[in-house]
Amino acid sequence: AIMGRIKRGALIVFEGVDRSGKSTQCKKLVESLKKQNVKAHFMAFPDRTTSTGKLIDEYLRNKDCKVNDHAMHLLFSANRWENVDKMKAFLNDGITLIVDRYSYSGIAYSAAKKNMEIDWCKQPENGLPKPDKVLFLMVNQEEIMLRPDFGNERYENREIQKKVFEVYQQLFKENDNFESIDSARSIEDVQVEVLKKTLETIKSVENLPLSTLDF
Ligand code: Z5A
Ligand code: MG
Repeated sequence: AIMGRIKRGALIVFEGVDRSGKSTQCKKLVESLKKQNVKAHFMAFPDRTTSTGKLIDEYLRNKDCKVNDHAMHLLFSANRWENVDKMKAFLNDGITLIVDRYSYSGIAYSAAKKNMEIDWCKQPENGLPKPDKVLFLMVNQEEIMLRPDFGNERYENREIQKKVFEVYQQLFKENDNFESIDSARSIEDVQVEVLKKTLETIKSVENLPLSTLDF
């Protein structure tokens, strides 16, 4: 008999504004999947451990650090490109990747800045592995205000967050892999839906080739 080839893992990305619960849901999801014997691995962008990641970390934490906005955008993108071989290796080994922020964060936070063109922002993302599903966590402003306060990083203020949300909405309309999740519910209720969508996605793409981003 011919050996069945390994079914690939799914590339699942979480997006959403600050405090929408991405990190919370990602970590729970990896645990939920492992309990069901589904191979899964957690990744987050920016990946602050690499050489570009250290520059990004400095930029985010130190608001006095001035870097050209275009250069910074390319650095966030390079931080994803640095991880492409690793990501493909996981997926080809049948391991599902649960990713906390990705190219859509890159586009949304950069295009929210003055003098940054959204079309320009999309270009360096082209060719990266395309997520099989983007779970877009939605919470209204009133609900968000009840969650623990903003931290002290560069983008953590209301005006920027509002612009970021507008770009996200545009990306939502333009991309067929987005799915909106109502995140104004208990962590457990959101997790039930997130797990269901993830298992459906894993099943539906396991025999399909991985695509690449093409904005
Ligand atoms: N950035 C960029 O500019 N370009 C790029 O290419 C990329 C990123 C990839 C750092 O990201 C910054 O980098 C980010 C975008 C920019 N700037 N901002 N803003 P980050 O991912 O490191 O950001 P973060 O510090 O982890 O925060 P976050 O991701 O915005 O939060 P979150 O992960 O969505 O939420 P959380 O940590 O899971 O939850 C927040 C709090 O709410 C926490 O106390 C939870 O216990 C609570 N929570 C969570 N869920 C619930 C529910 N359902 N009910 C009640 N309370 C809840
Ligand atoms: Mg987070």
